Amino acid sequence: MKNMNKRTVSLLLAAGLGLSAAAVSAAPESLQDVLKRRNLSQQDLLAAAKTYVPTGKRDEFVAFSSGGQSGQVIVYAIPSMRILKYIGVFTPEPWQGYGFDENSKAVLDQGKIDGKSITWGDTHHPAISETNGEYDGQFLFINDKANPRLAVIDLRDFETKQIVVNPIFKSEHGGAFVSPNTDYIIEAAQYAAPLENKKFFPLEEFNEKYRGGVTYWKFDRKEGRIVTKESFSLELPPYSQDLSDFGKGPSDGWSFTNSFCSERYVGGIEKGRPPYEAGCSAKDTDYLHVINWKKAAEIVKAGKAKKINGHDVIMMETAVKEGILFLVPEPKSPHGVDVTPDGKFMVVAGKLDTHVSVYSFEKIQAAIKAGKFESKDPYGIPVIGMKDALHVQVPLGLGPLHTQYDSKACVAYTSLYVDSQVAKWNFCEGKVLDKISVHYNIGHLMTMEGDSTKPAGKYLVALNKLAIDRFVPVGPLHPQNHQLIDISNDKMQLLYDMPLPLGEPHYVVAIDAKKLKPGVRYKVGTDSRTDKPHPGAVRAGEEKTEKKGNKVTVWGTLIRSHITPETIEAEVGDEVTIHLTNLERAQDETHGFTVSTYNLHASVEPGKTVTVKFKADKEGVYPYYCTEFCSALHLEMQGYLLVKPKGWKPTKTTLAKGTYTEADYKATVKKVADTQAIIDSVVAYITSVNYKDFPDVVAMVEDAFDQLGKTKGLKEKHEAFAAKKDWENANLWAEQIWQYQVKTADLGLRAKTYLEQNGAKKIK
Ligand code: K7E
Ligand code: CUA
Repeated sequence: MKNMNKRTVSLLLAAGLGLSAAAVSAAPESLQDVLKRRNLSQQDLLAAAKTYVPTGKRDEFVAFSSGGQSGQVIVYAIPSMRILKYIGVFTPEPWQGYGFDENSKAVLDQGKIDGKSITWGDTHHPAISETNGEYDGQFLFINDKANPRLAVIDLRDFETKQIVVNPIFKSEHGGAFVSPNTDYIIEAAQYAAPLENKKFFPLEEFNEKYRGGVTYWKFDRKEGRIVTKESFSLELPPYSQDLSDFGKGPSDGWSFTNSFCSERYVGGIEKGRPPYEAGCSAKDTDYLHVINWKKAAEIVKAGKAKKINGHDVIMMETAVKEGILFLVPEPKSPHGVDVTPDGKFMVVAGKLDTHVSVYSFEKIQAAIKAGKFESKDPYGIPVIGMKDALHVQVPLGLGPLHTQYDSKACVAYTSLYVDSQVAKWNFCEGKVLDKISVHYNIGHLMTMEGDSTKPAGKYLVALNKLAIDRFVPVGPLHPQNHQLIDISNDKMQLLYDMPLPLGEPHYVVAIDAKKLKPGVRYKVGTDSRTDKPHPGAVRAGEEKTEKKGNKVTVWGTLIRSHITPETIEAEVGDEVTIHLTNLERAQDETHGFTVSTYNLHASVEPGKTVTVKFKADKEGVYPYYCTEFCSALHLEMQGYLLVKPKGWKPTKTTLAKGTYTEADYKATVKKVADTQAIIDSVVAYITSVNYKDFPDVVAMVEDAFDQLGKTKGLKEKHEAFAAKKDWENANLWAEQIWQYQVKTADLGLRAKTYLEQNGAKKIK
């Protein structure tokens, strides 16, 4: 301890006085030397220059990737492809305390199905909220295919706020996609099943009793939450509904959902029947579902929906009668349906067809108006002839899946799964413009703001299903490969391979980084999961512990480098609730909190209040501590949970005494004086420049003086103890001054570095 203090002082001194390391001896390498040594081509160098983001600079775009089976969202930056964050969504995420504190557990608990916790998710499609069809950077939504659920993430703090369980599906895939003003979020079923919960029907009754569907979740933009009561679904035939998209511009008010296995084939190889794959791809076409959702919402309001599991469902019969549901044949086993930015066309790509089919919304509407249908499906839904709906079909290659759009009019990019290529093509004229190979077997692809009415172009990311030979091997389970492609020129250029080490990320969306405006701190005492004041919040000086019956409740605080309280006492069997408020205002001053072996953890960012709760069911001594390295005295941010046997009485009432001498006291006093000199020199520097022009620095300086202010009265205190020759108390109170000084100096030096790096100017 004493040694560390000395070391810390000299470190602070070195930093404060600007001492530097010894000069380097060898001559620096030239760019040519490096190219040669690393065996890089001019093309490599160009790619590096296009993706490298120098230290201190920021990326242009922020991508939100599905975390696949991890049930999380991965946030990374483009073009550097640096990972910024994992957001816990359907799965506990320890670092963020997600699922380990009471407030976030409440969010995960919303995702329980039939009373059971589901602690993973098969996330597929993230969607960014839109205003007038453009990304607004306010919310993010993502679906869980395996356990039909949808989550809401607020981009003010990148935290999951809500999970809703689909009331009628047993699986889903066609979500999340948002309407142009994000008043609804779509979620379409995948594998048909009876809509009523916990109802059994044999596979022999598949055609009659099994159903698909599409759910329209109502989103309250002001509250930032889905309103389940105002959400509704459409019953659909037991065709495996798949990806969906909302119309926009001229097609606003309509939505499109495609399907596969409209054969309604049910396998059963065990009973000698041909397998699923054969039966589900027998026909040449499947169906695109065309739905007037605006009118559907009115039909629900008019009370024409049926309640299934307490949820409004428009039955097919009603939908047909009201003229809001139509089918259009689409080539064999299609996957993606992507509405063009102008809202005029829907591009559908069939996995087992070499074409992309461009459907015209205008033509579809004309057929509907004229009542021109080629047939009805077995459920009485009118089918529009393919020729009457098609604008153009373009042969692109093998296994076309998903389509994204460029900032240039009529230009689209489609992934070719079997060919392992991206095709660039013109959907107005129906011609191929360029192709590039990717590595390997691409699923989705994504352009910047590519789902919006105003795609930003510039970059494309290929989400490859196989990584094979791309990275240093890490065992049979390979990382996924997101490949960055430059699309700003006529020819596409492959720039970068990014290994993604978490889940199979099916889809990703990217937004202009400037549109994101996340906060850096909460209003003191906020429950970040509800965005409301936390009832357990306290301010400095209001901390308390209460015991009522077998319930121990702590209202505590965290601030560098101290946890209040320092001890928590309980008896075996007590229920312990600890509310913790982080009193910091400085940016990035997060404290973590855990109690040994009780499986709990909280991440408490500045201003946040978090509750952890547990049953102290085992006698013993359990250290608790801060889990984020928050300051020079982070390790000292500690305390003890004492779980006493029932009815235990103390026999000894004084703590062990230290062996401090006058010399110790004098050394501490000198250390305090030395550190003050550093603080004075840093303060002199900061006040000599225009620091007030830097809001971040102003916050740090404020915080620093806050810390220093806490030393008030302590000098008198240690001197009084010294006069009485109580060297322990004299030394420790002097030491306490130094602790506040260290935090002050730490902040001051951070402010100084910031100012030096951000071009602060001398003031006269
Ligand atoms: Cu993997 Cu959109 Cu779920 Cu296609 S999805 S590849
Ligand atoms: Cu607070 Cu470490």
